[in-house]
Amino acid sequence: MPIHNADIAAIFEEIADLLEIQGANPFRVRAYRNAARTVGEFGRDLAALLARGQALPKIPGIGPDLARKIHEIASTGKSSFLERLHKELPETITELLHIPGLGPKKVKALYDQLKVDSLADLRAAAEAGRIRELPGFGEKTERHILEALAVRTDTARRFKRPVAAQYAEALAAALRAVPGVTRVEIAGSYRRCRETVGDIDLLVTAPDSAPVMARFTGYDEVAEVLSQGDTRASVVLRCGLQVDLRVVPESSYGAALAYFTGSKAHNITLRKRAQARGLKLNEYGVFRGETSIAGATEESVYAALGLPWIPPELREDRGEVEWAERGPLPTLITRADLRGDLHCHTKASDGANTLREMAEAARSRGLEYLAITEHSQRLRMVHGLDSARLLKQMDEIDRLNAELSGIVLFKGIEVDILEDGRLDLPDEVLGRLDLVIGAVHSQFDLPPAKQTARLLKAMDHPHFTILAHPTTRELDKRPPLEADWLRIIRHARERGCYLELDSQPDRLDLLDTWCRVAKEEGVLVAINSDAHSVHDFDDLVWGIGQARRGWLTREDVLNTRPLAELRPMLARTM
Ligand code: DGT
Ligand code: CA
Ligand code: CA
Repeated sequence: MPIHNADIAAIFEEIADLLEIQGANPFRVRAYRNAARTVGEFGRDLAALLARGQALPKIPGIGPDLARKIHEIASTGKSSFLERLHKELPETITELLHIPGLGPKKVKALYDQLKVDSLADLRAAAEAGRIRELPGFGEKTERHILEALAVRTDTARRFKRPVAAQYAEALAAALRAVPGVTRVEIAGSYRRCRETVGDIDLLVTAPDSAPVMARFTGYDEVAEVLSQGDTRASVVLRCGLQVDLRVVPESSYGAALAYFTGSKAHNITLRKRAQARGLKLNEYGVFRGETSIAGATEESVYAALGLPWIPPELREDRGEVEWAERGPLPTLITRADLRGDLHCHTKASDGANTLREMAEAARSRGLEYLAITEHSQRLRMVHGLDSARLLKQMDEIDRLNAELSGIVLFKGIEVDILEDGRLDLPDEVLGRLDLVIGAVHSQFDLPPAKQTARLLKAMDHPHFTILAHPTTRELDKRPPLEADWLRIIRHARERGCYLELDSQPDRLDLLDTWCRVAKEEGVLVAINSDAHSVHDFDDLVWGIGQARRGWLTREDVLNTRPLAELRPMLARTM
């Protein structure tokens, strides 16, 4: 049974969750979280490498102990350490950590005092009013828990796109190898680059569907076959991901691809448009009466409706059809448009690699510049830099810049925005940097007016350049800050600052809809990796997906500018 990097990552994540609930050393917890992230997004399939008898590649942050655990998981699918932890804490308890506001200490208290160890228990305890009685909880927490549980039912069981990618791409490759198969395409929300996907929709063309169906339902990761017909089937993979498959003839490939790419709302708008023109649109083609007039390609389907082809990321019924009818759609940004990256960490704070390693890795990814932006002093947990350490790093960067060719390092900082909007380092130090990115890492639940005032005040700082991961949301973990985002975006324009789109799969923050508002308001977005290791530059593709969903073009993005053009844009004059 193949083990994907995402499976290893999931086990490390769970270990980190359980250790955290047990109150283990925070550095140990962090080591597992970082390992989960690096392994989960590692470019090559580790289990496959090991199965071929190759050595485990050098991965930053993975020492001998974690390497041993990777070997064990890769060969058995399990971790004996995790099993040991499960003897101490029930398996379902980690679900509780995904309720906003429930940190490890609160989860432990709920378990110790109320025997709550699952979401069902949590709901029952909250509904019975038992949670408010625990010390440190109160009525407000209880209400927040019930609200969070109500929201959670719709978003639960969605997979992050980069995780789904590992399972879906492997399955697609297996189907491509079936004799007679001409095309395999992953459609649905995956193709639209949504940050999470509910299930995978696979579309295959082949003259004979039988061998495809046999390979699909017999795939070794299939845990359950939900339904099976001649040309369609649905299965659930071992990891819990559902996959729907359709096999279609070449002549209706384009129509089927358009239909199963969706979104549903986009499809409905297209179908109404077809009806208004006396046509019929379905997954087999576009028909006038009984005659098919289009269907083999997506372009032909859109053309039959009087439209240019619309990129999948725009198909959310957010005005794309009207826009396409009136004039050209935006030429969406691609990864190749990025000239640099303005947010990363090194060993000096919580990164895994040295300055030089990060610089060389960025250069090897085709980037011309890279900003080094460590955390600031308030974040002790991650060795945030104080003035003295930052000044020392600035000297190191000068030395490295003098020596390196093909890449320029910018001196920056990811400075904490304090509760009152002040920045966590003195002005005279911030003023010596090439750029200052500011970020919220605390006080996530201020009342909206206060939160807004905090961010506006931070931007008023004369050296403030970019607001990092603006809403601070983390998928499945933390909701976006409550604040007046339109006002913040307009303030950024007035102050000449920029907003970041952080490409980490958990963040993808700025969100797509706000990217579009930023564009309309004339505020440039910086698509950054927030890299904590040399591998994380690969995350930029996820940020690009989100940016495309936000209608961004090369012109709308700050770090598509060549070096000479960018430099003066970073300097604040106001
Ligand atoms: P997901 O899986 O929840 O992340 O989102 P999708 O968009 O992949 O949705 P899914 O898997 O239920 O269906 C795939 C596509 O099939 C969807 O985007 C549009 C199309 N589709 C599904 N149901 C309907 C429907 O009732 N009407 C129309 N017009 N299209 C549908
Ligand atoms: Ca889907
Ligand atoms: Ca589906």
